[in-house]
Amino acid sequence: MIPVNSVLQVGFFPEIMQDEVLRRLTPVMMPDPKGSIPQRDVQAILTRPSYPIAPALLDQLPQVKMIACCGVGYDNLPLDYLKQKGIMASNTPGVLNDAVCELTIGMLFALLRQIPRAHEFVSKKHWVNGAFPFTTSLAGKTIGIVGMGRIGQELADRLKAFKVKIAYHGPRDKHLPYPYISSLVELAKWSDVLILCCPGGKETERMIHKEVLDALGPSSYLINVARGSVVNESDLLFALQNQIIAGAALDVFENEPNLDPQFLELSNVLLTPHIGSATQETRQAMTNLAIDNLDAFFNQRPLPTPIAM
Ligand code: 8YV
Repeated sequence: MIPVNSVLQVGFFPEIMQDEVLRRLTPVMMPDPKGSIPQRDVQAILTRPSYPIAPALLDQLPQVKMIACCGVGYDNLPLDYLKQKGIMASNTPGVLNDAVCELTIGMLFALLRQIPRAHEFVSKKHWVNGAFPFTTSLAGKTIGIVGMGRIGQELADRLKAFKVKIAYHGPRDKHLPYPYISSLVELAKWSDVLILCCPGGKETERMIHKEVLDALGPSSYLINVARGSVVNESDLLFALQNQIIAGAALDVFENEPNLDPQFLELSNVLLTPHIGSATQETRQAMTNLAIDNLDAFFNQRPLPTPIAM
C-alpha cells in the first residue's frame, strides 16, 4: 500500500501510463520540475527520464528518500547527490527490451531498403516513370553495437537470424559470443551499421563525433536508440550533409521535441519521436514496475530494480 499524497509525480505521463499510476496510487502532481512545489512533505518521487531532477528541487523536499524513474535510462537523476543524501532510486530495465529492439530492427530495414522513400515513390505516382532504385541487403552486413547491456544483447540475439556479423564496443569486454572491439573508431571502421544502445550521461556524452563518423564512412549508417547526448549533433549534421556517412536513423535528439531543424532538410535520415519503448504493453509494464519499486520502498522490502550507486 502506498500512502495517499506521499508520492510527488514529476512530469507528464501519457494517458495509458497515468491510468496505471492512478489505479495504484494517489500522487501529488508536479507537471514541471522547475515549477512551484505543491507539497513539501512527500516521501518519494515518481518521474520519467525526460525530466531532470535537480538537487535544488530535492533540497526543498527533505523527506524524499526514494525516486522511481519510469524508464531504463536515469541520466536525469543526480546520482552523486542521491548517494550523499541516502536517497534510493529505481529504474525499469528489462520490460522495454523487446520494444526497443523491434524499433531498432525496423529502423535498420527502413534505412537499408529505403522503405519510407519507396512508399513515397508509389504514393507520389513516380512508379510510372520507372523502377525504384536498387537498395542494399541486411544479410552479410557488419553490425557494430555500442553498449552491450540488456538491450544491446537482446538486439544482437535477434539480429543473428538475419545472417549478419556482429561486434561491439563498451567500457569492457563482457566475454560474449561476439567480438569486443575496445576502440570505438575501430568498431566504426568495421561496421556497415553502427547502432547506439548505450546509456546517456557523462561517460558517453558526444562519444559519436567527427573521427568516429569519418571512420564509419560513406557506405555506412548510424542508428541511435540511446540518447541524443551520445552524439555530437553538429558533427553528425555535417557528416550527413556532406555524405561522409550514407545515412542515419535517429529516435533521440539533443533537444527533444525541438530538434535541430537542419535534420528536417535531409533526405538521408529517418527521424522518429523517441518511441523506442512507446508501445501500450511496454509503457504499462514500465509504469507498473516503477510503482512496484515505490510499493517496496513504502513497505520496507528490497527494491525490485534498484539503481546501483
Ligand atoms: C522514455 C526512455 O524515457 O526508458 C528510457 O530510458 O528513454 C524511454 O522509455 C519514456 O518516456 C519512459 O517514460
